[in-house]
Amino acid sequence: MKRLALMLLLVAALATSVGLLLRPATQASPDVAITVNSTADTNTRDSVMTLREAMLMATGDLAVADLSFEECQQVSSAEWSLLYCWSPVFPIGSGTAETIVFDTSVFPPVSPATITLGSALPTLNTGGDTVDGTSTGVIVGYTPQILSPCFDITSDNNTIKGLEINGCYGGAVGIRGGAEGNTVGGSSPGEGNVMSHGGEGDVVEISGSGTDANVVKGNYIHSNHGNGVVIGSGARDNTVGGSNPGDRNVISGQTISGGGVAIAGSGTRGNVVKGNYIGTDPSGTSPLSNGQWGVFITSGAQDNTIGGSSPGDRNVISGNLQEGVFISGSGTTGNVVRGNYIGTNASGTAGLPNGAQGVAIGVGAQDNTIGGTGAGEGNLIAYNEDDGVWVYSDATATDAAGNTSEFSTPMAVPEPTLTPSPTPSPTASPTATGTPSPTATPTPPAGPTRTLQWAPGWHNAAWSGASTPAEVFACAAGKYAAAYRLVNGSWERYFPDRPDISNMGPLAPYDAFLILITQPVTCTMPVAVASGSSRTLQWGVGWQNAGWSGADGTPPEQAFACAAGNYAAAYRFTDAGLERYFPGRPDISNMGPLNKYDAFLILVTAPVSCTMAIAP
Ligand SMILES: [Ca+2]
Ligand SMILES: [Ca+2]
Repeated sequence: MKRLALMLLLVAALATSVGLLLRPATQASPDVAITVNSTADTNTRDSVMTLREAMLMATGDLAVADLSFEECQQVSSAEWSLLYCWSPVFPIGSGTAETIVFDTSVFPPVSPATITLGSALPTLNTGGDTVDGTSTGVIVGYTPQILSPCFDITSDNNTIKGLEINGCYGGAVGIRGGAEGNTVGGSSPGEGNVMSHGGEGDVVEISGSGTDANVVKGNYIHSNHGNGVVIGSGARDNTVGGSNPGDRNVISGQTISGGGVAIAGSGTRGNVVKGNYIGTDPSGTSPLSNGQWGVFITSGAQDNTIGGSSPGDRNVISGNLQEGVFISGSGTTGNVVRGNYIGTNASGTAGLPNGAQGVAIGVGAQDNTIGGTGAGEGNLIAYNEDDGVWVYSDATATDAAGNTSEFSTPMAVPEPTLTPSPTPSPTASPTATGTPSPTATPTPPAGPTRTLQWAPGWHNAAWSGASTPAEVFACAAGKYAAAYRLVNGSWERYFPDRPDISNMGPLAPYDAFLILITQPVTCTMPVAVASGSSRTLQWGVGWQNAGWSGADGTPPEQAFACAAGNYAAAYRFTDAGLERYFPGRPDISNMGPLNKYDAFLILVTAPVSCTMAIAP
């Protein structure tokens, strides 16, 4: 029977494809396109081609002959012959290059459709394959808590471009196992990926010995909990960005636990980070802070280059909550930081300070070069909150004579010795996905209200009503990208219209929250009638974020009296930056009196039951 079926197939195929077989051999550069026309995440012989199925085909794990009639129609080189799908001229699978594209009627560019993955996509393990969402509206979403990256690459010369990749808990793209020559993004309009709202994993991770010469360009990497791009474990000669404007990655707005670009590990060398905006919005004019450093080179990474001497090589590394560039660790040598703007806007005309030093050379790092004597090699390092360049006592940096760098003045606010080590980062930092769509001005709530003026960027405020996150933040609808709340030491998050990746519960009056505003907004918020004359907060050790409920104009010492002896520091996040209060240290405190609903961060050193007044 098998033989009979095969004979039938061959006869039918010959009968229908003589024309194809007679094509000249010069046509042989196969350009097989597999079109995805479903948002499902299935692998079943039905009427639609899914992304999972297309990737299985590209890697040779799903054969053309197994496809249904309708699935067969989605393979450009294939045709149906009585009983089977076949590709008479071009082979498809592990040895050939396939391009996976998307049907615009299912994935219209103006109204992107989401493929929600139920498990990790098939690993691209045979090389040369492309997933191309350019000119279509494709969102690849992921259910939280799956640890693998959405796209896993272990072979050479694959490309992932033009996609929106959201909510990938284990990262958006992982390149590993000696994979070379892969590209994440692209230089032409629409080829960059937008990768956002991920979980704990690094968004793009390039790792391992032999994982070399990969390129990450043209992407917008924002609002993730992990770091933006990480190159580690011996990966070499990879490039993040490029010298042309289209190559620029914007790597900004990762949350309090995420930095911009990290290069780490012994043997990790020769990598180049250039032409990117790290910590600013895509225009390079406003901060869109990464919660940690902009660029971190550590743990023995050597001979990596940040920037370059031509203007196109310049990174703008500004607006990050911690250091702009942080180089540390024994064996971390030979790295070069050159030609960048660190702490300024993209035109170098105004400050977008990093929250700590512009460049910090930490413990053990030796012989790294900041700037240079040649044309264009100096960095513009200015406006940062702390020193322009800071070198730890046992570290050295080569700051070549003639360096044109400018160093900003240190702010000189020493931390008291009793302050425990975690530094407050009351700023997390997701960004808007694409352009936030303008919405009608929300109707102010009935009854008593209060009005908050918010500029773009992070704000820390306290809620005054009682309701769900969607209701709480309704006054800023369309003008914010994300909100966070610190609960028992971990962050709850809320992304508008993304219940799948939001986990914030209802808010009570005086609950503090962080909100990332994308457009100026006047937020009118209801005020619930005060109930009782006091409330009691149970605080464990560590950072707490709460709202003051007592009278306006209460000095910090009095406001935090309920925790006296059990806290080391308190901060308030204002438009002007962080105000600090250290108990018993008026010389280094600068926090003004608190008003009702002011949010504050407090570093609790022993569990305390804090009873706080409620002003009428
Ligand atoms: Ca199918
Ligand atoms: Ca292939």
